[in-house]
Amino acid sequence: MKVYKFPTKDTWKDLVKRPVLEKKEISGLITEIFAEVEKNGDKALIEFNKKFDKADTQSISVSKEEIEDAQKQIKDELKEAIQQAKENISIFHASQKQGIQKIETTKGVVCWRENRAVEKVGIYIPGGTAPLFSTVLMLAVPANLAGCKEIVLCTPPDKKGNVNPAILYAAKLCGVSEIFKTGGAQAVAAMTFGTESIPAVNKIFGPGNQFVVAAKEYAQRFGVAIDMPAGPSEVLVIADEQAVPEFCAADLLSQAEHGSDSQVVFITTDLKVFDETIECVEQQIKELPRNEFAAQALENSSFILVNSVEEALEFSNLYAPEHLILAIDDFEKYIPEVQNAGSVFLGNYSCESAGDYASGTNHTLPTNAYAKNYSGVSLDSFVKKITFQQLSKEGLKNLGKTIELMAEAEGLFAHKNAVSIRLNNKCWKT
Ligand code: HSO
Ligand code: ZN
Repeated sequence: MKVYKFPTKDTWKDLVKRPVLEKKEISGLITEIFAEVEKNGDKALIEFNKKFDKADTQSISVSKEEIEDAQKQIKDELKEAIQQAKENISIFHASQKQGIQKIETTKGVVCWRENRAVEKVGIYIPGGTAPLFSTVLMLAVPANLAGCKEIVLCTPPDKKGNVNPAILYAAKLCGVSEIFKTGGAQAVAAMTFGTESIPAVNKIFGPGNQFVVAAKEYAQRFGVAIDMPAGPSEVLVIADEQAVPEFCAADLLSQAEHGSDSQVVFITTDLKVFDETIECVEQQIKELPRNEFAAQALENSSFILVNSVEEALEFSNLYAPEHLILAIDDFEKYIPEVQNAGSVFLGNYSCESAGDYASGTNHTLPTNAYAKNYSGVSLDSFVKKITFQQLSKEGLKNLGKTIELMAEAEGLFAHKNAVSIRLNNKCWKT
């Protein structure tokens, strides 16, 4: 870990940089995979399962029997936990529904917006070292609430050709329409073009490795939308003298264990908390099964001592973390100062894992400083907003002159005429 005591502001721009990931030249491969999937559909996906996941899959569709079987494999206790998480995520996302508000901008001119669900959405759930079934809840719950007609889930099979049962359990619980055994860029290609089994979708959601990220970017060329640019997980903790070093260390490690490319930042105003948190990290990491990932992530991570909470927040806004924890006494006072962050956790008891799993907020959040210009996934991510307007005769009379004048000034006489023809129409005068 990198340790900085009272770094001067001119050094901050280097400190907020994310570790530069070694980018393999993968665009050629992505193009090839997309072309192959477009041409050979399911057959290509079955071949890619063999090649990339070492899995022999006769069919890429997950059968009803496999889904039923998964229900039996999950312990009741875990089922109940998943159900409680789903309940909270549903409550929070349902509260984001907004009624229709009709606004009369000029007398007789009424404008409003109505939501329509994105009809077909695709959810990508990575397999790999930790199959994150919680992401199924974070994406399928709002998709369902928004009214998406088709929710397609793709996830890579294990070497035996099976999908993790918790992913299947969560998918069924949250109303996913169909589940397919395909991963990586080929899964994104399949949801982009459609295959014999997999429907083409309008928008693709979900995290993934750099192949998946690059594939989602490429998919946009074919008219598919994506949730947001994705990057490795990150957390920034701001702590004052009343923070609990054990808690801070646990939060930092909870994010570091995601992967060697995760990044965590600790900023405190207190030297004792600074030293003790570092000690606690060193102690706690020993007990973690994924400590190799966490240790590598920590190599890229910073522990910073600053003069004040104000300074810490200024740094945080420049860094724009995916998750921000304010382990400070009077956090309420500082809420208005939070300018750039994906999701914020307030006080000593609001651990980041709460938002990752079960408090209700979404854990699909902007990383890599995208919190400066993107929001996390919400109900809005699954809808489009269509504007409507209705002008009465009186409304057109009230606004007509303005439109005519502006159209004429732009040299667009057909635009002007669309108003004039109505205003001068005989029916109008009667
Ligand atoms: N913290 C991750 C989400 C997650 N954590 C899923 C545990 N499971 C997003 O940055
Ligand atoms: Zn997490």
